[in-house]
Amino acid sequence: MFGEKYFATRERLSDVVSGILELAKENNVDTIGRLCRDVLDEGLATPFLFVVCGEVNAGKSTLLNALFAENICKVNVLPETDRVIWYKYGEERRDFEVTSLLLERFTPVEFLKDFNLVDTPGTNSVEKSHQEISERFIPVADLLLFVFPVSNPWGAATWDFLCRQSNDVLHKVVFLLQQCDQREPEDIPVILNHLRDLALKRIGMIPPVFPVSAKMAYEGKRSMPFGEEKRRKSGIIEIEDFISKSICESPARKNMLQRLRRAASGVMQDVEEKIEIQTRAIESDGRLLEEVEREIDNMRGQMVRKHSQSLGGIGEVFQLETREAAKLLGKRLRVVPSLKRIVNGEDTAIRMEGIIQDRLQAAVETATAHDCSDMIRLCCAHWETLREKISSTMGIEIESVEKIEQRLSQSQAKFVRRMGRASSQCIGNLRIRGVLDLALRQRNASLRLVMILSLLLLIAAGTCGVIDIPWVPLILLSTALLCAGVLVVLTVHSGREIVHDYRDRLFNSGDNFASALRADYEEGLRLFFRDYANGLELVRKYLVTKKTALQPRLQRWNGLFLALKAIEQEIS
Ligand SMILES: Nc1nc2c(ncn2[C@@H]2O[C@H](COP(=O)(O)OP(=O)(O)OP(=O)(O)O)[C@@H](O)[C@H]2O)c(=O)[nH]1
Ligand SMILES: [Mg+2]
Repeated sequence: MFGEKYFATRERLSDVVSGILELAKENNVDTIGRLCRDVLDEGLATPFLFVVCGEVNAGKSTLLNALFAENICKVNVLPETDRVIWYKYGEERRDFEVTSLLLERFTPVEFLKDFNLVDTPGTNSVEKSHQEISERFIPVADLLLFVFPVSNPWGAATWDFLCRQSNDVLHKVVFLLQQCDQREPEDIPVILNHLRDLALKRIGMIPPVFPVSAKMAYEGKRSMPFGEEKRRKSGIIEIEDFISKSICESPARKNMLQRLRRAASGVMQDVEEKIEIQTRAIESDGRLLEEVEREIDNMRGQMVRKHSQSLGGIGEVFQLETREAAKLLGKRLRVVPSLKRIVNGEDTAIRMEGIIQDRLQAAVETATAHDCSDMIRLCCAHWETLREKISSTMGIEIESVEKIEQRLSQSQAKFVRRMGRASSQCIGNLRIRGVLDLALRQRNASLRLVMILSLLLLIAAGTCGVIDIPWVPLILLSTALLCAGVLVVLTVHSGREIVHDYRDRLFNSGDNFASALRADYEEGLRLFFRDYANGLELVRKYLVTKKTALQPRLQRWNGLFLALKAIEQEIS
């Protein structure tokens, strides 16, 4: 078919413009006034209009059939075409009588989508129909094919008709010397020269002139590939090349493609601006999110500095609990309980560890809960302002303050449990129980010895008294009492010493205890603020969604931009 290059460009432009329109719609770019579907369809899909004129039986209808290798127009030895017939594409074959001189004929032949044909009666037949052609078709036709029969190319009616045309119209005219197979080949150049001379004389210019045998061309085309020789001989190839060239170089069509391309370029710029605005918005939202994350991190840092120095007052709590524990130990190491345990067994060290563990765990948990309550208040106030900021800049509603409070209360519970566990473990790691246990064992061993000695002396005094040995029982009793006195003094003294030692050791372990807890405390704070920052998950998701939605659009924009650039080079 003719003008393949033009149609390929047109199709590419149509695809690109469709893509641009789609992209514009997705980006809420208003294309009305610049480029819309109707303009696109009207502009690109307007078929080329070929009008064929000439005298009766010149071979006009045969020429159209030959050009498109389709039996579209009726051919007859007798005058056949008695009115203007406008061939158009239609899903079904039907005729529509526009006027008594003009018939629209819809035919389901593919090429009619791109080419509309106007077959006319002979210029020497119905005078009125020429007026119809002149007024309606000639001004808008892309090509005017004037057919002259080789037997008589001088027919006055056609030349008179030509003479009435304006210069603009004459530039669209092509002369076809038809039925050339009816003359000897050597006559043709002579007739062509006559035709050119006549054209110069009558219309002041020489249009392109082609000799052709449409009948031969039609037969050749219909019996391809064997008809190639006939087709070549018929002269139709030169006409086809000429038509292709005039389609591809048609200033009107080029202009239309240019206009469309420029309009599409304009829309592309608008889309680019919109994408740019969206990209900037995403970037600024991203910066806001980073800022907020930094803020939260700073809050965490402040909390670490503020609380981990004193560990929420755990140092003082430890000192207090040490004093209390020392008092308790003092009570347990008094004379009577101490002597009872010498007999019943010693469990002070393990009990003291249990007591101090329980008390410190409770104290650490209370202190941590107190710190967390402070942090929850701080975070809730921060979230309140954050919510407003995010709502006004990004237009999204993040979790309510109540929800955040709930989330942080759960984190608080985890933090408190973690610190409680850590404090128990720390006490175990201080190894105070072992030292106390050893001291108590040693003490109990000495006390037991003195206790046994006192008892033995008492028994000996009793025995001597029974067998009535003078003075000896008295001496032994006094010694036993002395031993008992020593036992009491020893119990009191060693008890005080152990309590003193125990207290000192605990006091000295305070720093170790606090520093052992510090790592856990800092980790707990980190998790607490991580839970707080998790409230921003919606914002992160929102930004990711926006970014992932924009990315393919940007890629599509780039693709369309390059395609449009390539088309621009093709049609410039
Ligand atoms: N030998 C020969 N005969 C042709 C050629 N072209 C057309 N004819 C014959 O000329 C006669 C008229 O052909 P048409 O194509 O109907 O001519 P037309 O100009 O459309 O005629 P109207 O519609 O009546 O004005 C027919 O018998 C065709 O077979 C040709 O190239 N060579
Ligand atoms: Mg005809």
